[in-house]
This record gives sequence, C-alpha cells and structure tokens, in this order.
Amino acid sequence: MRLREHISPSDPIVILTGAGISKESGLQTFRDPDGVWAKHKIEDVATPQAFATNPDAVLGFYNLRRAQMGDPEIQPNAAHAALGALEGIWPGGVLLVTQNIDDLHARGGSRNLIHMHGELAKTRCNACGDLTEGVGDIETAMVCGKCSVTGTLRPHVVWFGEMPLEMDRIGGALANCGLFVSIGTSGNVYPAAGFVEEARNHGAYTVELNLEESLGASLFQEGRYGPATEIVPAFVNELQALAQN
Ligand code: BJW
Repeated sequence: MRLREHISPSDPIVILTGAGISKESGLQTFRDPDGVWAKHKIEDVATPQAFATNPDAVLGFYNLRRAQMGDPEIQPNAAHAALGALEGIWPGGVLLVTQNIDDLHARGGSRNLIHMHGELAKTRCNACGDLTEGVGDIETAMVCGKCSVTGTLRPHVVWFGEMPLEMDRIGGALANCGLFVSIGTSGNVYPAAGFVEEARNHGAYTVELNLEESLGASLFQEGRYGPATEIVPAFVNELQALAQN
C-alpha cells in the first residue's frame, strides 16, 4: 500500500475538493457534459464585468442555484460525511479547502473548512464589503443594510478575475502538510489547480481521487478513480487504519 509508506499519523493533511464531490448529492458540476457551463456562458454569469453590465441575469443565475441548494433532496453524501469524520480521527489535523459554494461540507460535519470561492448562502455588498448570512433571493432593487447603497448586493462568490479567499492561510497549510488530496475537481481553474505542485514542492505526498483522471493527473503521485461516494469513504477508512496503528 503506497499511502502507508509515505505518511505518518502526525502529518497534517490538506484536502481540496471540487464540484465532483457534490455531484452524487444532486448538484451539477461545471465542465461535465451536463454541467453548468454547458448551459451558461462563463462571461455572462461568472465575471465582475457580467455583474456590472447585466446584474439581473447574474443575480437570477445565482438565485436559482441558491434555491436548488435549499431543496430538501440535496443532502451531504457519504463522501462529505467521511471527510467530516476524518477531522476527529486524524491526529495530525485536517484542513479542508473547497472550491464549492454549496454548504454540504459543513452539513457533512467538516469544521476546519475554507470556502476559497465563497459561499452561496452569504450576501456581500460590492460597495462597503458588508457580509450577511441569508438564503433568500438577491435583487438589484435591494439596499445594503450597512452603507444604504442600492443595487450593490451580490452573492459572496469568487468570479473569474477576482482573488480567491484566504490564500495566505491556504499557502501556509500547503507548505506544511504531509499529505495533499484533491477530490472531484477537473484541475481547470487556478490557483486551485496549482496547489498540488505547491504541496509537492514542499515535500507532501499527493493523491487524486476523482471519477476519472483530471487535467493534472500526472502531477499526483497516486490516483484512485470512481464515484466520490465510494472512493472517498474507502480512502478515509485507510487513513483511520493508519491512525490506529
Ligand atoms: C466526479 C464525480 C463523482 C464528476 N465523483 N468525481 C491562464 C492561465 C492560468 C490562470 C489563468 C489564465 N487565465 C485566467 C486565469 C485565472 C483564472 C483561471 O483559472 N482561468 C482558467 C479557466 C484558465 N482564475 C481566476 O480568475 C481565479 N482568480 C485568480 O486567479 O485570482 C488571481 C488574480 C486576480 C486578479 C488579478 C490578478 C490575479 C478565480 C477563479 C474563480 C472560479 N470561480 C468559479 C465560479 C464560482 C462561483 C460559482 O460556483 O458559480 O468556481 S468557476 C467554477 O470552476 C467554480 C469551481 O469552483 C471551479 C472549479 O471547478 P471544479 O470544481 O473543478 O468542477 P469541474 O466541473 O471543472 O470538475 C468536476 C470534476 O469532478 C471532474 O473532473 C469530474 O470528472 C469529477 N466528477 N462526478 C467524483 N461522482
């Protein structure tokens, strides 16, 4: 077993997740044939320029996705739950960095969690930066409760050309981890797609868990392929066995 040869229970773990981990919960990925980008153009809905020129279209796109996330059928799956449990099992500590804007990791029990591309359940004011929790629609006619400006409220998500969140904390964790695991992400979007090289350059062992080989699969020392609800719990079981020895 290769994993066992390369890490010890005192090694900190950094896990990066993408849309593939939420697919079996009923949420679409972005770049699969039935994904979000098959129906919407990135430049129409996921850039600051799109929000500036057509805020109603952008807000409508995210209002629909927020409503979908609130559907009672959308629940954390076995992969989310396994990662939530790993935090209590692994002596070296686990940091979960997700590109996903859904709330399924938190609902699956993860607490040491960074949403590097933001959170759909939060609203931010583009004028004053005020951040509020809320699951309702955002409309252009709304007024910011803090600065009182109209039309500046937007979903707290990171669009193309914007800086992902908590990059300093992520960089520090990548420099210090003994194991880096990438789950359910295609490796198309930077800076997340570069984390594997960053971790590996600092000496971490690197593993990809995905439905199929991602764009950057050759950058990983080990890969396991299949649906997240099968391969993630199996991987966590292996780590648990390692922690108990
Ligand atoms: C399963 C499965 C199952 C399916 N089980 N697996 C040229 C070179 C390098 C970089 C750039 C460049 N030009 C521009 C850039 C930067 C740009 C970028 O990377 N562009 C690329 C397209 C090239 N990046 C940015 O702009 C980022 N910011 C940045 O770089 O800031 C620095 C900076 C800023 C300003 C000035 C100067 C510097 C920001 C990126 C923001 C991305 N935002 C989105 C939308 C967020 C909100 C929303 O959700 O709507 O984030 S885009 C979208 O892609 C979303 C995702 O988080 C992200 C990644 O997608 P993910 O998760 O990988 O999904 P998929 O669909 O691609 O893959 C799913 C995978 O799951 C597949 O592999 C499946 O096989 C697998 N799978 N079923 C297991 N059951």
